[in-house]
Amino acid sequence: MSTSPVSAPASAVAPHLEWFVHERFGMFIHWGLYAIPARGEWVRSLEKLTKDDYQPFFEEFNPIKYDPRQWAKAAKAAGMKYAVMTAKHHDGFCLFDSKLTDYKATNTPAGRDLIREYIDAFREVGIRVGLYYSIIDWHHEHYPHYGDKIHPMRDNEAFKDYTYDFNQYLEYMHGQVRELLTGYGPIDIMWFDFSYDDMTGEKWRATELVQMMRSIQPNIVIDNRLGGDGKSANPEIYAGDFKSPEQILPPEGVVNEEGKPVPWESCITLNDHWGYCSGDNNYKSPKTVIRGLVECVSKGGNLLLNVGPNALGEIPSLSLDVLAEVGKWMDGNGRSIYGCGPSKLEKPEWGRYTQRGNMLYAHIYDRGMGPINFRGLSGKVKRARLLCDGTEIKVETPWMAWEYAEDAFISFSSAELPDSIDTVVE
Ligand code: FHN
Repeated sequence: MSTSPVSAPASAVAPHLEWFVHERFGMFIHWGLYAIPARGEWVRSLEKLTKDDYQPFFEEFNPIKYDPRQWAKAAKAAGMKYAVMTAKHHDGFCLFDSKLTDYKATNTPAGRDLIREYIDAFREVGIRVGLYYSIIDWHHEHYPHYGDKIHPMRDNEAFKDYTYDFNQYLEYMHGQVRELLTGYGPIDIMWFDFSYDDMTGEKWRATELVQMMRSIQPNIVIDNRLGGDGKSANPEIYAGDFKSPEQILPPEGVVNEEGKPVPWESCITLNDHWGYCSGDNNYKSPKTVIRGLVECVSKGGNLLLNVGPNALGEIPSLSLDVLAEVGKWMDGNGRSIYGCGPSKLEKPEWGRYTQRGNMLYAHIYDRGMGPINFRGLSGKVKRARLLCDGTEIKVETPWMAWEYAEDAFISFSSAELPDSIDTVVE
């Protein structure tokens, strides 16, 4: 076990990823026609709704309370530094004013480009903007019978029955990605979703797609869900800039095939659904969210926390309540998150470490019965402060023991730090 707080492993990432691995905490937004049935974003598939069954939602969609400035304000107050919003989910409905389809928000009673308003509002408060784009599309004509009795769940199954030339769909898909990258200013993240079975990599013409994207916005960050086996042509192109574990906190940090740590982001719902579900009040507590964020950072990853706005365009109040509490913690302790990563110190039994350079942060979860001891830090810690209010923590070595507040988050200045240690007072 390491005997001293050493600087966290230098996470050498490509320059265009430096902001991503620094900011650590983002808002995921799943919103669209499915907010009207309010049974989650897979409602059309799970309930085998035909195009005609689903059409009334298109004809009535009118989010009269949509004010993305309020969404941006909530994200900022929660300490979120970037956001990713659905431009098109699997149902094929476009929240942006695409010239390639009539199936878009500007043709509904909403009559608005919802993505443009989202981008403007979040950028205005300094939050980076990402777009989620579904590469599967249940509405597009290559799926003429989606939802019918035959109900082909997968593109390849569908094509057994039809003569449709899938490249026509790919031209549509690539064309929409081009629209999003040329019509809305700098986009920080393109979040594709999802590849499966043999519908992956070059089946989406992924190399061509990513090369097109990079020719338009060279610094855009791209997730790993265009797929590809990593062994075929140009794996570095569409293997993605970051891995995207979903609804889990990986047991360890995430590494590539060579065992090298890679950027990653866990995407997790606040309740149990991505899209709005009126009956789902099973929300995670602020403490669960904070500990999840700390755990991601302690393993070198990010947390993308999801909200599912309702059909009127409001983020549910239960979501806002959790975000507000998380924001209070981030106000006092965000320095133990932003720009931080794993420590080389072994995970302590009472909680987790995050580290930035030679500033070590001890996140104490489990008071347990006995005193805390910080094995491996003896003689190395120059000062310790309670991060949320700057309280001095008396440091005895080698066995440091004292009472501390529940959930104390303590910053240590290790020996190599300059004399001054900044404390954060709530
Ligand atoms: O099918 C989607 C799902 O609706 C949601 O968008 C999640 C979020 O990452 N991705 C897919 C399931 O893995």
